Amino acid sequence: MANRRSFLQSAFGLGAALFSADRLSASTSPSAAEQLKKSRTRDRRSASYIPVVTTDIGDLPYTMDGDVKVFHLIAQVVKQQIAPDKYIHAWGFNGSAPGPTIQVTQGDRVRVIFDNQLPEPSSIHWHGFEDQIQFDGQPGISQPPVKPGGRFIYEFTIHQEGTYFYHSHMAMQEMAGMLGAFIMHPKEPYRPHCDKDYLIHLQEYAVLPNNTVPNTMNMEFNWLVFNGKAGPATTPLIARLGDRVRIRFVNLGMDHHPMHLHGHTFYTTGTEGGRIPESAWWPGNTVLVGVAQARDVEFVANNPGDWMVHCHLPHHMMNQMSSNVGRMTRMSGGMPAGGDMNTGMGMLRGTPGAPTGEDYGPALGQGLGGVGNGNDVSTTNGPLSPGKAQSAMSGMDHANMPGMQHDNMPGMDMSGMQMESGDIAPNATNVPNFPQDAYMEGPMMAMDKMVDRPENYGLNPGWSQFMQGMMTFIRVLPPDKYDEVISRMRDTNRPNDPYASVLNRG
Ligand SMILES: [Cu+2]
Repeated sequence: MANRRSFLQSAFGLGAALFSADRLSASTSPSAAEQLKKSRTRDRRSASYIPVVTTDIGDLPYTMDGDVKVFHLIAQVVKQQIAPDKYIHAWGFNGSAPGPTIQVTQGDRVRVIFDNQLPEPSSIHWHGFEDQIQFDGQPGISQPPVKPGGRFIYEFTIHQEGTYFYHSHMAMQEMAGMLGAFIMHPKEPYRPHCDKDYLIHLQEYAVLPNNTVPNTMNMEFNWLVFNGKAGPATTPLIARLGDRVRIRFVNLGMDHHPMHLHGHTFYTTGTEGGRIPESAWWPGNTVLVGVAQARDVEFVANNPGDWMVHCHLPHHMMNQMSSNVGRMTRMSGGMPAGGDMNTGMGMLRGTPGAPTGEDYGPALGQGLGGVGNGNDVSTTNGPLSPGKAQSAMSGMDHANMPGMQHDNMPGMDMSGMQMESGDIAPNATNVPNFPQDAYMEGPMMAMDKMVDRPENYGLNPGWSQFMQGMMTFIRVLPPDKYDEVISRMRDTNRPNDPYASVLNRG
């Protein structure tokens, strides 16, 4: 019976695949259907799955103890760069937050030795696992909390397949970064075969100005990250023109994220509960990834270009926002520190009757804007006199520019800071809502060199000015450009390269 059933399933799967290929050829360009057929041809040659690439994170290695795959997972404080010149102290695993991705295959026997190097108790929950209660990781319910310096050993026989997670079952620890992916590859590889398989964790942090520790109580998130990096520090996903690509979005945060892909239509092919039958895949270019959910999407990368992959919530496409600092961004010459409550709130100062006038401003902390900002800044988010607006935007006042902590920040491209003539209309300061974020909230300088890496090779110069928060690219590269980028990635010879499996395959 089992054989007959699996035969019927695969016969049905093949029929459904042919049907959808026909449907595709009728509704989209012929090249899309051709590419899909090509990826199916490769499919038959390929006997097994390809490993998942978790950009900027990588995998947790394992050793074998007889037939058991043994992983060693260490909870610890990690100092992590999330953007150029911006570091946080997160809680993660084995050197990163999120922790490294664990990859196993259906049928594997798996042991995870968990060591707690944090100063408080913890435990690990294995999200979505249909396994024994004593390994579910609920502290005080299914197991004693693992004390500082303590160890707990989890063991599983993997019978599921899909995109699963591990995370601390203590909410604040989870918000501090204690999460990671657990990929269960299917014993029978999915059809059609994918040439690239990527995973992106969606997270948000609230990091108060001049702090390095995420405030896990705060629900106003000002750092929105993919795999622990905010744009432009995110590493792009690389695809060769014609590749079939899977992206697995994982959300273990506080917000939902509508993930949007440019230039292509994808199908949602999996959830946190595993693979969706092909007849139930649905097309789109935006998929809402709710909290504690995974969404696997697949598409044929048949459209060459550097296409954005990003969360479509507008505030999730920005860096270093904070509503409680108000017009700190506006006063030139810096904010006075230590004011009383009224002045601190930006009240009762300046010109009476002109509460949004440029003399008003709060008296706390640091200014906004750009990255690594240590100085108060003279930019504006409200009406200014033409003279002040010009001085704020001209790039002449470098010491007070967003992100300009030092005059000579290594890798900084100063050329991007200069306003080009025609960038600002002569009557701009009389226009309600001017200026918007193109000049005022974002970094005004190109940071291409600060985030230089082989995956960015050949991007449009100055691209980094326009990437913030939950933004990255999928670079769909024609063969010659693809080979060039891959060879540069290989030459870099990075230890524990998240892209190692792609580089080894060629
Ligand atoms: Cu979002």
